[in-house]
Amino acid sequence: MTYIAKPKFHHPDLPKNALGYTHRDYEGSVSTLCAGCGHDSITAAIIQACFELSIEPHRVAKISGIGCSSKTPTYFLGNSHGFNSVHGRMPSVLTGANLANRDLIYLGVSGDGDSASIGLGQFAHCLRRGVNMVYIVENNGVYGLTKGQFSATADRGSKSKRGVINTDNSIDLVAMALQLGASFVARSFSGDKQQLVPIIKAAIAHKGAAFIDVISPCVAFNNHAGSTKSFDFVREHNEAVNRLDFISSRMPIEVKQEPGTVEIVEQHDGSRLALRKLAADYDLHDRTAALGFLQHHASKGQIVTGLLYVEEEPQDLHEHLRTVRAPLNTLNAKELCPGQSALDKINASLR
Ligand SMILES: Cc1ncc(C[n+]2csc(CCOP(=O)(O)OP(=O)(O)O)c2C)c(N)n1
Ligand code: SF4
Ligand SMILES: [Mg+2]
Repeated sequence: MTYIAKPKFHHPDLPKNALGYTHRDYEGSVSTLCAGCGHDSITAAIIQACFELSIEPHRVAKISGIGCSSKTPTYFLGNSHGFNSVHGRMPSVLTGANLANRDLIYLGVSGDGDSASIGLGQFAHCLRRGVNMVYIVENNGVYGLTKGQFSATADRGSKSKRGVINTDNSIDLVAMALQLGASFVARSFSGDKQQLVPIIKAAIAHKGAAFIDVISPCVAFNNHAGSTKSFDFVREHNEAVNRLDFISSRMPIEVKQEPGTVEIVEQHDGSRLALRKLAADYDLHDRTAALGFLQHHASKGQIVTGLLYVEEEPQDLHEHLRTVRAPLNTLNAKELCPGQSALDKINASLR
Protein backbone atom coordinates (compact mmCIF):
# COMPACT_ATOMS: atom_id res chain seq x y z
CA MET A 1 0.00 0.00 0.00
CA THR A 2 1.48 3.36 -0.96
CA TYR A 3 -1.13 5.59 0.64
CA ILE A 4 -2.31 5.43 4.22
CA ALA A 5 -4.61 8.20 5.47
CA LYS A 6 -4.01 9.56 8.96
CA PRO A 7 -6.89 9.73 11.44
CA LYS A 8 -8.17 13.31 11.77
CA PHE A 9 -8.47 13.29 15.59
CA HIS A 10 -6.05 15.38 17.58
CA HIS A 11 -5.70 16.67 21.11
CA PRO A 12 -7.80 19.86 21.58
CA ASP A 13 -4.91 21.58 23.35
CA LEU A 14 -2.39 21.25 20.49
CA PRO A 15 -0.61 24.59 20.01
CA LYS A 16 -1.95 26.76 17.18
CA ASN A 17 -0.10 29.17 14.93
CA ALA A 18 -1.15 32.69 13.88
CA LEU A 19 -3.69 31.24 11.43
CA GLY A 20 -5.20 28.98 14.08
CA TYR A 21 -3.76 25.85 12.48
CA THR A 22 -2.12 23.05 14.43
CA HIS A 23 0.96 21.11 13.42
CA ARG A 24 -1.39 18.35 12.25
CA ASP A 25 -2.83 20.67 9.59
CA TYR A 26 0.58 20.65 7.86
CA GLU A 27 0.99 16.88 7.86
CA GLY A 28 0.22 14.50 5.01
CA SER A 29 -0.39 10.75 4.82
CA VAL A 30 1.44 8.22 6.98
CA SER A 31 4.92 7.62 5.60
CA THR A 32 5.59 4.28 3.96
CA LEU A 33 9.39 4.77 3.96
CA CYS A 34 11.67 2.48 6.00
CA ALA A 35 11.64 3.19 9.73
CA GLY A 36 14.59 5.49 10.49
CA CYS A 37 14.96 6.86 6.94
CA GLY A 38 16.53 10.32 6.99
CA HIS A 39 13.92 11.53 4.51
CA ASP A 40 11.19 11.27 7.19
CA SER A 41 13.17 13.70 9.38
CA ILE A 42 13.27 16.18 6.48
CA THR A 43 9.50 15.80 6.11
CA ALA A 44 9.17 16.62 9.83
CA ALA A 45 11.41 19.69 9.40
CA ILE A 46 9.33 20.97 6.44
CA ILE A 47 6.12 20.54 8.47
CA GLN A 48 7.66 22.37 11.42
CA ALA A 49 8.94 25.22 9.22
CA CYS A 50 5.56 25.75 7.49
CA PHE A 51 3.70 25.57 10.81
CA GLU A 52 6.01 28.12 12.42
CA LEU A 53 5.79 30.45 9.41
CA SER A 54 1.97 30.20 9.51
CA ILE A 55 1.85 29.45 5.81
CA GLU A 56 -1.55 28.88 4.29
CA PRO A 57 -1.28 25.33 2.91
CA HIS A 58 -3.21 26.21 -0.28
CA ARG A 59 -0.46 28.72 -1.15
CA VAL A 60 2.16 25.96 -1.49
CA ALA A 61 2.92 23.88 -4.58
CA LYS A 62 5.11 20.86 -3.82
CA ILE A 63 6.63 19.22 -6.85
CA SER A 64 8.95 16.22 -7.00
CA GLY A 65 10.56 13.67 -9.34
CA ILE A 66 10.87 9.93 -8.68
CA GLY A 67 12.55 8.16 -5.76
CA CYS A 68 11.96 7.56 -2.05
CA SER A 69 12.81 11.25 -1.56
CA SER A 70 10.35 12.29 -4.25
CA LYS A 71 7.60 10.31 -2.52
CA THR A 72 7.87 12.47 0.60
CA PRO A 73 5.58 15.34 -0.51
CA THR A 74 2.74 12.85 0.08
CA TYR A 75 3.74 12.86 3.76
CA PHE A 76 3.60 16.62 4.34
CA LEU A 77 1.22 19.48 3.54
CA GLY A 78 -1.74 17.29 2.64
CA ASN A 79 -3.81 20.41 1.84
CA SER A 80 -1.33 21.89 -0.66
CA HIS A 81 -1.02 21.54 -4.42
CA GLY A 82 1.19 18.62 -5.36
CA PHE A 83 2.62 17.05 -8.50
CA ASN A 84 4.79 13.95 -8.55
CA SER A 85 6.44 14.33 -11.94
CA VAL A 86 8.90 12.18 -13.93
CA HIS A 87 12.42 11.08 -12.82
CA GLY A 88 14.68 14.16 -12.90
CA ARG A 89 12.02 16.48 -14.33
CA MET A 90 10.85 18.30 -11.19
CA PRO A 91 12.73 21.52 -12.12
CA SER A 92 11.12 22.01 -15.54
CA VAL A 93 7.62 21.16 -14.30
CA LEU A 94 8.11 23.56 -11.38
CA THR A 95 9.50 26.29 -13.66
CA GLY A 96 6.40 26.04 -15.86
CA ALA A 97 4.04 26.21 -12.89
CA ASN A 98 5.97 29.14 -11.43
CA LEU A 99 5.84 31.06 -14.72
CA ALA A 100 2.08 30.57 -14.87
CA ASN A 101 1.48 31.65 -11.26
CA ARG A 102 4.14 33.41 -9.22
CA ASP A 103 1.84 33.82 -6.21
CA LEU A 104 2.47 30.32 -4.85
CA ILE A 105 5.36 29.12 -2.71
CA TYR A 106 7.23 26.49 -4.71
CA LEU A 107 8.83 23.56 -2.90
CA GLY A 108 10.84 21.26 -5.19
CA VAL A 109 11.77 17.95 -3.57
CA SER A 110 14.30 15.68 -5.21
CA GLY A 111 16.91 13.02 -4.54
CA ASP A 112 20.59 12.77 -5.38
CA GLY A 113 19.80 10.26 -8.12
CA ASP A 114 16.96 12.42 -9.37
CA SER A 115 19.02 15.65 -9.45
CA ALA A 116 22.65 14.57 -9.93
CA SER A 117 22.15 11.95 -12.68
CA ILE A 118 19.10 11.96 -14.94
CA GLY A 119 18.04 15.45 -13.82
CA LEU A 120 21.45 17.14 -13.76
CA GLY A 121 20.67 19.37 -16.73
CA GLN A 122 17.33 20.38 -15.24
CA PHE A 123 18.96 21.10 -11.87
CA ALA A 124 21.53 23.33 -13.57
CA HIS A 125 19.14 25.36 -15.68
CA CYS A 126 16.53 26.11 -13.05
CA LEU A 127 19.19 27.35 -10.64
CA ARG A 128 20.99 29.48 -13.22
CA ARG A 129 17.68 31.01 -14.30
CA GLY A 130 16.83 31.97 -10.72
CA VAL A 131 13.46 30.27 -10.44
CA ASN A 132 11.91 31.45 -7.16
CA MET A 133 11.74 28.16 -5.30
CA VAL A 134 13.08 26.08 -2.46
CA TYR A 135 15.00 23.22 -4.08
CA ILE A 136 15.62 20.44 -1.56
CA VAL A 137 17.79 17.45 -2.41
CA GLU A 138 17.44 14.61 0.10
CA ASN A 139 20.95 13.28 -0.42
CA ASN A 140 21.73 9.71 0.66
CA GLY A 141 24.39 8.86 -1.92
CA VAL A 142 22.35 5.98 -3.35
CA TYR A 143 19.33 5.21 -5.46
CA GLY A 144 17.26 4.10 -2.45
CA LEU A 145 14.06 3.25 -4.33
CA THR A 146 15.83 0.93 -6.79
CA LYS A 147 17.77 -0.89 -4.04
CA GLY A 148 20.96 0.97 -3.31
CA GLN A 149 23.11 1.53 -6.42
CA PHE A 150 25.72 4.29 -5.96
CA SER A 151 24.45 7.68 -7.05
CA ALA A 152 26.60 10.43 -8.53
CA THR A 153 26.96 12.10 -5.11
CA ALA A 154 28.57 9.01 -3.54
CA ASP A 155 32.13 9.86 -2.55
CA ARG A 156 35.00 8.19 -4.35
CA GLY A 157 36.31 5.40 -2.13
CA SER A 158 33.08 4.95 -0.18
CA LYS A 159 31.87 1.39 0.26
CA SER A 160 28.49 -0.02 -0.76
CA LYS A 161 26.53 -2.35 1.54
CA ARG A 162 27.81 -5.29 -0.55
CA GLY A 163 31.41 -4.14 -0.08
CA VAL A 164 31.99 -2.60 -3.53
CA ILE A 165 34.21 0.51 -3.56
CA ASN A 166 33.01 3.50 -5.58
CA THR A 167 35.70 4.43 -8.11
CA ASP A 168 33.91 7.41 -9.66
CA ASN A 169 34.45 10.99 -8.61
CA SER A 170 31.44 12.49 -6.86
CA ILE A 171 29.34 15.48 -7.81
CA ASP A 172 28.98 18.11 -5.09
CA LEU A 173 25.59 19.71 -5.71
CA VAL A 174 26.34 22.56 -3.30
CA ALA A 175 29.48 23.51 -5.23
CA MET A 176 27.51 23.31 -8.46
CA ALA A 177 24.68 25.44 -7.07
CA LEU A 178 27.23 28.10 -6.09
CA GLN A 179 28.79 28.07 -9.56
CA LEU A 180 25.41 28.16 -11.26
CA GLY A 181 24.34 31.35 -9.51
CA ALA A 182 21.79 30.11 -6.95
CA SER A 183 21.14 33.06 -4.66
CA PHE A 184 20.73 30.99 -1.46
CA VAL A 185 22.85 27.89 -0.90
CA ALA A 186 22.87 25.71 2.22
CA ARG A 187 23.75 22.21 3.33
CA SER A 188 22.28 20.48 6.34
CA PHE A 189 21.81 17.06 7.90
CA SER A 190 18.49 15.28 8.44
CA GLY A 191 19.67 14.42 11.97
CA ASP A 192 20.06 18.11 12.89
CA LYS A 193 16.55 19.55 13.05
CA GLN A 194 17.76 22.56 15.03
CA GLN A 195 19.86 23.61 12.04
CA LEU A 196 17.54 22.41 9.28
CA VAL A 197 14.22 24.03 10.32
CA PRO A 198 15.50 27.65 10.32
CA ILE A 199 17.34 27.03 7.03
CA ILE A 200 14.07 25.87 5.41
CA LYS A 201 12.21 28.88 6.84
CA ALA A 202 14.86 31.26 5.52
CA ALA A 203 14.82 29.57 2.10
CA ILE A 204 11.02 29.93 1.88
CA ALA A 205 11.34 33.66 2.65
CA HIS A 206 14.14 34.05 0.10
CA LYS A 207 13.02 35.51 -3.23
CA GLY A 208 15.08 33.56 -5.76
CA ALA A 209 16.58 30.13 -6.32
CA ALA A 210 17.24 28.66 -2.85
CA PHE A 211 19.08 25.36 -2.85
CA ILE A 212 19.37 23.08 0.21
CA ASP A 213 21.34 19.85 0.08
CA VAL A 214 20.30 17.71 3.05
CA ILE A 215 22.46 14.70 3.85
CA SER A 216 19.83 12.09 4.60
CA PRO A 217 21.09 8.59 5.45
CA CYS A 218 19.39 5.61 3.77
CA VAL A 219 19.11 3.11 6.62
CA ALA A 220 18.38 0.24 4.23
CA PHE A 221 21.31 0.64 1.80
CA ASN A 222 23.79 3.28 2.95
CA ASN A 223 24.21 3.41 6.72
CA HIS A 224 27.10 0.96 7.22
CA ALA A 225 30.77 1.44 8.10
CA GLY A 226 32.64 2.65 4.99
CA SER A 227 29.74 4.83 3.81
CA THR A 228 30.28 8.61 3.89
CA LYS A 229 26.53 9.28 4.05
CA SER A 230 25.77 7.24 7.19
CA PHE A 231 24.46 8.76 10.43
CA ASP A 232 27.72 7.95 12.25
CA PHE A 233 30.00 9.34 9.52
CA VAL A 234 28.09 12.60 9.12
CA ARG A 235 27.88 13.14 12.90
CA GLU A 236 31.65 12.63 13.19
CA HIS A 237 32.63 14.78 10.19
CA ASN A 238 30.02 17.55 10.32
CA GLU A 239 31.65 20.99 10.35
CA ALA A 240 28.82 23.48 11.03
CA VAL A 241 29.84 26.90 9.71
CA ASN A 242 26.98 28.79 11.33
CA ARG A 243 23.72 28.43 13.25
CA LEU A 244 20.73 30.31 12.02
CA ASP A 245 17.79 31.99 13.72
CA PHE A 246 14.97 33.01 11.41
CA ILE A 247 13.06 36.12 12.43
CA SER A 248 9.92 36.82 10.40
CA SER A 249 9.06 40.42 9.47
CA ARG A 250 6.26 40.35 12.06
CA MET A 251 8.56 39.55 15.00
CA PRO A 252 10.74 41.96 17.01
CA ILE A 253 14.47 41.36 16.59
CA GLU A 254 15.85 39.73 19.67
CA VAL A 255 19.22 38.12 19.22
CA LYS A 256 20.48 36.14 22.16
CA GLN A 257 24.00 35.36 20.98
CA GLU A 258 27.20 37.13 21.96
CA PRO A 259 27.77 40.44 20.15
CA GLY A 260 30.45 40.26 17.50
CA THR A 261 29.66 36.67 16.56
CA VAL A 262 26.26 37.39 15.04
CA GLU A 263 25.50 38.61 11.54
CA ILE A 264 22.04 39.92 10.70
CA VAL A 265 20.97 39.48 7.10
CA GLU A 266 17.82 41.23 5.94
CA GLN A 267 15.81 39.46 3.25
CA HIS A 268 13.62 40.95 0.56
CA ASP A 269 10.35 40.32 2.43
CA GLY A 270 11.58 42.06 5.58
CA SER A 271 12.46 38.84 7.40
CA ARG A 272 15.87 38.66 9.05
CA LEU A 273 18.41 35.91 9.45
CA ALA A 274 20.50 36.02 12.60
CA LEU A 275 23.62 33.99 11.97
CA ARG A 276 25.78 32.82 14.80
CA LYS A 277 29.11 32.37 13.09
CA LEU A 278 31.09 29.36 14.18
CA ALA A 279 33.89 29.96 11.70
CA ALA A 280 34.61 33.59 12.58
CA ASP A 281 36.21 34.49 9.23
CA TYR A 282 33.39 33.05 7.13
CA ASP A 283 31.88 35.56 4.67
CA LEU A 284 28.33 34.63 3.74
CA HIS A 285 28.17 36.96 0.74
CA ASP A 286 31.31 35.84 -1.09
CA ARG A 287 30.41 33.15 -3.62
CA THR A 288 34.03 32.41 -4.60
CA ALA A 289 35.18 32.17 -0.99
CA ALA A 290 32.25 29.85 -0.19
CA LEU A 291 33.42 27.49 -2.93
CA GLY A 292 36.99 27.57 -1.65
CA PHE A 293 35.86 26.99 1.94
CA LEU A 294 33.75 24.03 0.87
CA GLN A 295 36.51 22.41 -1.17
CA HIS A 296 39.17 23.03 1.47
CA HIS A 297 37.09 21.22 4.09
CA ALA A 298 36.04 18.46 1.67
CA SER A 299 39.72 17.68 1.02
CA LYS A 300 40.07 17.11 4.78
CA GLY A 301 37.07 14.74 4.77
CA GLN A 302 34.79 17.26 6.49
CA ILE A 303 31.18 17.95 5.52
CA VAL A 304 30.46 21.65 5.85
CA THR A 305 26.87 22.42 6.92
CA GLY A 306 24.98 25.65 7.49
CA LEU A 307 23.96 28.58 5.31
CA LEU A 308 26.92 28.93 2.93
CA TYR A 309 25.89 31.76 0.63
CA VAL A 310 23.09 34.28 0.38
CA GLU A 311 22.62 37.14 -2.05
CA GLU A 312 21.09 40.16 -0.36
CA GLU A 313 19.33 41.57 -3.44
CA PRO A 314 18.35 38.44 -5.37
CA GLN A 315 16.41 38.62 -8.61
CA ASP A 316 14.17 35.89 -9.86
CA LEU A 317 13.22 34.62 -13.31
CA HIS A 318 10.09 36.81 -13.46
CA GLU A 319 12.19 39.94 -12.99
CA HIS A 320 14.66 38.77 -15.65
CA LEU A 321 11.84 38.13 -18.15
CA ARG A 322 9.67 41.07 -17.05
CA THR A 323 6.59 38.88 -16.98
CA VAL A 324 3.11 40.01 -16.13
CA ARG A 325 2.41 40.20 -12.38
CA ALA A 326 -0.95 38.40 -12.38
CA PRO A 327 -1.34 34.62 -12.59
CA LEU A 328 -2.00 33.69 -16.24
CA ASN A 329 -5.39 32.12 -15.48
CA THR A 330 -6.68 35.49 -14.23
CA LEU A 331 -5.94 37.34 -17.49
CA ASN A 332 -8.90 38.08 -19.74
CA ALA A 333 -9.13 37.56 -23.50
CA LYS A 334 -8.21 41.18 -24.30
CA GLU A 335 -5.06 41.00 -22.15
CA LEU A 336 -4.04 37.70 -23.68
CA CYS A 337 -4.73 38.84 -27.24
CA PRO A 338 -4.10 42.61 -27.39
CA GLY A 339 -4.93 42.97 -31.10
CA GLN A 340 -3.41 43.87 -34.48
CA SER A 341 -1.64 47.10 -33.48
CA ALA A 342 0.29 45.33 -30.66
CA LEU A 343 1.26 42.56 -33.10
CA ASP A 344 2.39 45.14 -35.68
CA LYS A 345 4.62 46.75 -33.05
CA ILE A 346 6.21 43.41 -32.14
CA ASN A 347 6.78 42.56 -35.80
CA ALA A 348 8.30 46.01 -36.46
CA SER A 349 10.71 45.53 -33.52
CA LEU A 350 11.96 42.32 -35.11
CA ARG A 351 12.66 43.76 -38.59
C1 LIG B 1 13.27 7.55 -16.62
C2 LIG B 1 13.50 6.66 -15.43
N1 LIG B 1 14.70 6.02 -15.29
C3 LIG B 1 14.92 5.25 -14.20
C4 LIG B 1 13.94 5.08 -13.26
C5 LIG B 1 14.20 4.17 -12.09
N2 LIG B 1 14.41 4.90 -10.86
C6 LIG B 1 13.40 5.19 -10.02
S1 LIG B 1 13.90 6.00 -8.66
C7 LIG B 1 15.51 5.99 -9.20
C8 LIG B 1 16.61 6.59 -8.38
C9 LIG B 1 16.17 7.33 -7.18
O1 LIG B 1 17.27 7.79 -6.48
P1 LIG B 1 17.21 9.15 -5.69
O2 LIG B 1 16.73 10.24 -6.53
O3 LIG B 1 18.55 9.33 -5.06
O4 LIG B 1 16.10 8.89 -4.59
P2 LIG B 1 16.13 8.02 -3.25
O5 LIG B 1 15.27 6.84 -3.56
O6 LIG B 1 17.54 7.65 -2.96
O7 LIG B 1 15.55 8.92 -2.24
C10 LIG B 1 15.62 5.35 -10.42
C11 LIG B 1 16.89 5.16 -11.13
C12 LIG B 1 12.71 5.76 -13.45
N3 LIG B 1 11.72 5.69 -12.55
N4 LIG B 1 12.52 6.53 -14.53
S1 SF4 C 1 15.30 2.48 0.84
FE1 SF4 C 1 16.57 4.01 1.88
S2 SF4 C 1 15.87 5.99 1.05
FE2 SF4 C 1 14.28 4.49 0.59
S3 SF4 C 1 12.84 4.60 2.32
FE3 SF4 C 1 14.32 2.97 2.80
S4 SF4 C 1 15.87 4.02 4.02
FE4 SF4 C 1 14.73 5.60 2.96
MG1 LIG D 1 19.19 8.93 -3.19
